[in-house]
Amino acid sequence: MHIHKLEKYWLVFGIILLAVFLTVLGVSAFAAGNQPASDADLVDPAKVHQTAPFDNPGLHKIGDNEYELVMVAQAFTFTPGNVEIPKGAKVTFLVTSPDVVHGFQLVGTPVNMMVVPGHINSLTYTFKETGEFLILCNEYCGTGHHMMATKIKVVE
Ligand SMILES: [Cu+2]
Repeated sequence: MHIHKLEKYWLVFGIILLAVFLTVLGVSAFAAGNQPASDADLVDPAKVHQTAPFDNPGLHKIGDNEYELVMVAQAFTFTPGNVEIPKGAKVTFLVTSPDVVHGFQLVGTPVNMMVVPGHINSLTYTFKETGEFLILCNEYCGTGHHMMATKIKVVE
């Protein structure tokens, strides 16, 4: 079978690219430990309000300017709302839902997750600037979805 010279070049180029891609992926996964977000943390949606940490929602200090913000997203509200956070704080959001799928988007930041009932959905973000941040539900969750929002105030 005759293969044109240029086709051979493209074939070799493609194989080299594939090898580079798989090497980068392998090193990233096995040597650097990069893995997809884990959904291993589960909570019974029927018992959210009785199960720690969701039995005590709010901002909890866990270290030097390090906090955990425990939140329940429920039709059509975030509990607690209007949270104040000190500037420079590293905050880990722990969010769950006792009813349906909600969204948790901190507008203007990379914090954007789906709040799946039965799962403890978490993300960490450091607030470097003061100001007001809007939290929106961006998954349609019912008739009051458009009202489902709250704010985070980052203060000095
Ligand atoms: Cu919604």
